[in-house]
Amino acid sequence: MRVLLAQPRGFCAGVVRAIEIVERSIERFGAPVYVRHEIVHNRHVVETLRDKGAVFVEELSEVPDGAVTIFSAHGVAQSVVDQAASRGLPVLDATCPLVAKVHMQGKRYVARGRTLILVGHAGHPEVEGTIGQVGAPVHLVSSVEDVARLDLPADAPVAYVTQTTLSVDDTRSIIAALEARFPDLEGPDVSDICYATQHRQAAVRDLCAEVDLLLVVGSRNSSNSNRLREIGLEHGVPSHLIANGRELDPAWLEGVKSVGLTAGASAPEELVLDVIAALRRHRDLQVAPMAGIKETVEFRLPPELRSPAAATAAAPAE
Ligand code: 10D
Ligand code: SF4
Repeated sequence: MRVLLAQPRGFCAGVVRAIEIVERSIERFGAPVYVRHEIVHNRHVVETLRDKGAVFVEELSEVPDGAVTIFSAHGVAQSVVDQAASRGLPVLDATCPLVAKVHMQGKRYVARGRTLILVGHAGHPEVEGTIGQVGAPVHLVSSVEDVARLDLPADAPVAYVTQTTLSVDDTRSIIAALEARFPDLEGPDVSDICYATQHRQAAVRDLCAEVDLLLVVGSRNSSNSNRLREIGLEHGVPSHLIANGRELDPAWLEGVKSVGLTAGASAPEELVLDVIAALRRHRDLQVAPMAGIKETVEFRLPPELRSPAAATAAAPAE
């Protein structure tokens, strides 16, 4: 059986930075450090960091006074930032810079007098963070039907921003519906959907032309990973989201000659290798990477966690 590996797949720059913030905080300040929400939506990552001394909580009220506190890559509402400040908690913010950029954009539109529409999924922490950062009422839509239901006059000056991990295709349709309803509309097209999400979705689309089964490595609560599986299904390829090799069901392999394998932005390569090992227990394999985009994006750590050498290198020349 042939296994084709999507390129790119797995960790994005925001996830690498967020994990490094937790690891370096433990090294620098000692365990335990408290992380508000799963640092990224991957059980294996969370458990590995827990073993190193991270404590994961959902609310700041669970963080003891004075404890090092880390905000997850998905971002937080301003009320959470304020609560941490009022308690004097030492905070390291692992919000992905591309999520923070969406917060800034939203605030800018509101400051210019526009009513803000957020395209995203209700209840997702990134969506809750973005709504809570904007400091004005936000209208959340997650489908074309939601756009039709918006209780806003057609001539309202409106603007939209989007969650970073949406389906590019679905979001294009929603933006088209917004354009059709609101002549005075501003927004970034689909560019709030981050580079990593766009690249992983494009790679899966290419993969689907070549395979008769798609396996996406990622946790159930990972938005971007779920979107990858949906692309497989939309292309008529049986597709499964699995956390690791143990979740592989050998019945899926019946009659399959070629398997496509990818991983969400929060899933470590270690788990991809674990799935390959599980496949190997059932079939002889030929594993090959697909051609694809090579990513070079890197985000800097917060200044207090940069190594002395890196901090010196980053300092402006005199
Ligand atoms: O659920 P999700 O796709 O937003 O998050 P996950 O932690 O799986 O992947 C990283 C993406 C982030 C932090 C949102 F930008
Ligand atoms: Fe940042 Fe995109 Fe990764 Fe989210 S998926 S952490 S927005 S790079």
